Amino acid sequence: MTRETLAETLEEIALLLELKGENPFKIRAYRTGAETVSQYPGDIVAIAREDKLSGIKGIGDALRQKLHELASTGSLGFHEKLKAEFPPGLFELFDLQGLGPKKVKALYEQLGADSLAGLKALCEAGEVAKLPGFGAKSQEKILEAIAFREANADRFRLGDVAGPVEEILAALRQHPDCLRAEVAGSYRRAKETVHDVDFLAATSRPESLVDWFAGQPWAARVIAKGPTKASVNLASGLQCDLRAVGNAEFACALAYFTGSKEHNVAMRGRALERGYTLNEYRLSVREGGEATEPPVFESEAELHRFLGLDYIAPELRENAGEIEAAAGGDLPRLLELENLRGTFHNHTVASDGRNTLEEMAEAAIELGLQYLGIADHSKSSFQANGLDEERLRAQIAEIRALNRRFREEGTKFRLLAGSEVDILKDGSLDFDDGLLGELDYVVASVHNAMTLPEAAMTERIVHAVGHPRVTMLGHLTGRLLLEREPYAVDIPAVIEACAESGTAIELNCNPWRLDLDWRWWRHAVAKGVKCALNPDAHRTSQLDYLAFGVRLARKGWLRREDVVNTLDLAGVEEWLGLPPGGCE
Ligand code: DGT
Ligand code: CA
Ligand code: ZN
Repeated sequence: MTRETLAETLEEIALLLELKGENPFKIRAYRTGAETVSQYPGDIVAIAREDKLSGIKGIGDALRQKLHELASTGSLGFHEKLKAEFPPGLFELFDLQGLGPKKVKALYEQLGADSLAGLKALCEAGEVAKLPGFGAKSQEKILEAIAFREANADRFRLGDVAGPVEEILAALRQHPDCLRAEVAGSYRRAKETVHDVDFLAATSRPESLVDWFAGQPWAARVIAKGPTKASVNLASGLQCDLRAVGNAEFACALAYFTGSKEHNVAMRGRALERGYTLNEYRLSVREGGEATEPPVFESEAELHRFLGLDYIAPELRENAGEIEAAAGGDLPRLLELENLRGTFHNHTVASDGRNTLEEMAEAAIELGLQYLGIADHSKSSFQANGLDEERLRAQIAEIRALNRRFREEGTKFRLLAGSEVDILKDGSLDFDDGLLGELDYVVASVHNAMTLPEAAMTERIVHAVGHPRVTMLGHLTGRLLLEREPYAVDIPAVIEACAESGTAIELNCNPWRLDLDWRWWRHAVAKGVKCALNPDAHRTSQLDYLAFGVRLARKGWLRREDVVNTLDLAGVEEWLGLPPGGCE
């Protein structure tokens, strides 16, 4: 049982009650409860299990009992009963881009849409277009969303699997028969989405470990189980495999199952050239060959060294030149989380965030950051409660006052007053130059008119990044992983424009975005563009998204010197041309 499961269950109950047309206050109570559970600073699962929730704001008596039942037994009768009232396929519809509970309710009640396949057939027959409040255009949108969903079926966002995966890994490592364990595969290579998760353990009692793995509560379904391998599905549908090997085989097995397949093929080729064969268990002398017998490798680094290579970090193993670089001593020294000194793009309650300026600042100080950029939405993003000129000026003043307080208290920390300014359809910015000049820095992002033709979209963004007040470009392609395609834009042309104007490009660390994509960063850096790692946090806990950003930055071969927020506070003040302190 995790905090996420508790919160998701409450969320799902709210959805189901909404479908049933229940009292909005009751529905809101579940939503607030879900929010409270995900935000609560203490170990909410343990507190619920021990039935000590009373007095926590946002959790009433009814919710308290339900959370206690869920945390102590692993399921909730009320939730199960509620779910049973609806066809199971209906839940697929909630995941479709652009379909809120109200629309799902209409489709279900008026057309009987109760699964993805059912809804697709109804759209194809033109039934959805006839429904009041829908029309031909939204029918088309739904069909697109279904097609996208189908194309991405069975993939999961890295950020969505990280919690459960790390928990399973920790449990595995605690098992008395486990000598060491790692997660291999695409998860270890920090791919932005993964198909399945490959656990690897060293043990002298493989059967015991495999049995244990398949018998744990997280194994909602056992797909297959043999003496050294088990495959299970988590409740989310995510497939997790455990392979058990002997300790002497662990390093080679880890290298093999980390992949990528293309990297492995190239590594095997390199081994062959040197008279060896490399497989999932070991490196051995090629049949009839005369090479010297290799040692038992304790680690991947030793294997790499034996093959004449510097150690290749897992993130780089895509056969994109990393082996050649490792052979020539040319691998980059990759960015690490500890290198970050601050970050720029974050929201507060002033727009669509959940925490105040002060709470965001405290959380950043807690993480050891020296500065935190606030960039709430601008007025055209009305759906996100964007700030108009007056509210933004008030926020700037509030930030200056807080900075004064930090200085008086002797806290070496500064809030940076910024804005995530909408790039309007014609490439102009949502605020005039006067106001932009009052800000410490500016993030410019596209949030509307995303269906422009590629040339128009490119021109729009190129125009915006050329504005002298724009410090960095936010989420360049607007993609939402597994949910919304990037908009049509000529990425090299935008990179070129940023290089010319000295505008940084954001690597948005939100696991739904991870935008700009890792595949572009080597090109961007070669052009002289700097990267800004931004969590785009809408609540204090989301500052942790920086960790995902760092993994993807490493995957993009980024070094400390390529990332602006590795600068310390004085360095950033200099880069932004700001007087020190930030109180005036
Ligand atoms: P995915 O699709 O997100 O699960 O991606 P991976 O890379 O985790 O792929 P997966 O789970 O099929 O296999 C894990 C690793 O095992 C893979 O990265 C490389 C290795 N591997 C699997 N099948 C083959 C193969 O046929 N040839 C080679 N050379 N390596 C393989
Ligand atoms: Ca995998
Ligand atoms: Zn944004």
